[in-house]
Amino acid sequence: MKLWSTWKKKPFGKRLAALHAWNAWLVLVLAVSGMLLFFQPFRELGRIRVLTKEAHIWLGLLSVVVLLLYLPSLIRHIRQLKGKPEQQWNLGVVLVLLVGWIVSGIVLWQFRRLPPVWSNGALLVHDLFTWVGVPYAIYHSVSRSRWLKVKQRKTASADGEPMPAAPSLAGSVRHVLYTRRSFIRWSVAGVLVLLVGPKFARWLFGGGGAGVDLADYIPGSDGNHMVPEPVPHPDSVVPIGGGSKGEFRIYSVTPIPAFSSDNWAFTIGGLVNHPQKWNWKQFTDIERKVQVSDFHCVTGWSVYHNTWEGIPLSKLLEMAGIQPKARFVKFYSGDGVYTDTLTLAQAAVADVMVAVMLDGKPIPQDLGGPVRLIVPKMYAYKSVKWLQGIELIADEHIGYWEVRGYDIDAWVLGLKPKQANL
Ligand SMILES: Nc1nc2c(c(=O)[nH]1)N[C@H]1C(S)=C(S)[C@@H](COP(=O)(O)O)O[C@H]1N2
Ligand SMILES: [Mo]
Repeated sequence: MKLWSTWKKKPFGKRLAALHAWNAWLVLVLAVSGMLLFFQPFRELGRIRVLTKEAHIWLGLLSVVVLLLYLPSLIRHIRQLKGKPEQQWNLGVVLVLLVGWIVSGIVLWQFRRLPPVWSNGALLVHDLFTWVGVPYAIYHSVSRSRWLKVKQRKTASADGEPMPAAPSLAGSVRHVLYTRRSFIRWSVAGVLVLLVGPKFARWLFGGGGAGVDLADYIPGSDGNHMVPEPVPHPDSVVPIGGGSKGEFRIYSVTPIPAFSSDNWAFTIGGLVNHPQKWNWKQFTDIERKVQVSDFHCVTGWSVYHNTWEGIPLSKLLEMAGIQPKARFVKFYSGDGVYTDTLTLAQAAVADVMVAVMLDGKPIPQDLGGPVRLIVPKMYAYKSVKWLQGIELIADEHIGYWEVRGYDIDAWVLGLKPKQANL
């Protein structure tokens, strides 16, 4: 209360200056933490990444508070900026950016209460605003920095008077080059366009993804060396799903591992009657099925209509023979680090598959090939990449991301089958 009355008593200009400073710091910290979250190698830090995400959310909510404190002053502020079109424009851009970040951020934060399409749209907006907003903020802070203002004043007084308005092209070039402030401004803008432009264009026109476009994938072109190549089922050759829609972002908590058919093996062990060990050739000889399903990541992106070809998990478990004591199925990645678990009932869901092909091609190394798990109705942290081992266990095992804060209940809203024991 006391805080509030001191705040109200502050002169208008001081209040605006304080809000501006708060907002600037928040945008800076949110930009840095947001970029880190976007940066794939940061995943290797596990728990630190989850904490960074939580901090990012809380700071984002704090920026809502700052915006709410500002709103009552909006009309008066706009009036104050009369006759200063550049500053009005800046205010408009900043408000649009903040509102866009906040609204999309809240949707991403509340993803569990919303169907995946909402998160997909929100992630697109959040990313797009970041690609535009961060360069804008850098430009804004450099071109308005106090240092430049001081310099400009000095230049102006040394010349006797400020540079006159430039009438011709040559004149404008001279104007740009000769006033220090605008020269630096244009250089900053130029460098930013050169740095961010190509990536942004790729992001924008490449479907908004940041990963693998399957249409461009040439089998055998990556680090995996698996021979013979599996022969696709007729339903996969021309994918019955019509081809994946969207781009997979490449996620890994380790450097991407590579595999060769010379030493690759797939095992099923633990509480089973017939432990199994297949080499690559034997594994590709197991009968495969084709299914079309969507793929949803908790961070907000989805890939739709994937035509997966592989062995239903229930089929593999049947071959191994589950012992009565077994209650969970544990999955091991060939990266040596990542694991996850399903209950027996979850593992029996029909579309849970040990996949070997995607859209008629071997699964790319980056996307977890040669063999990955897919659990389409759960968030994709359950879909263990580079799957090489399955173990039937009696006591629950907590998976890699679940240990670090992800929900053990990974069902996507609306996709959980209506069945009591799931
Ligand atoms: N071995 C392994 N499997 C993994 C992960 C991982 O980091 N390592 N990330 C999971 C997460 S969070 C997602 S969203 C998907 C991403 O799959 P993709 O990289 O093929 O797009 O893989 C899942 N399986
Ligand atoms: Mo994910």
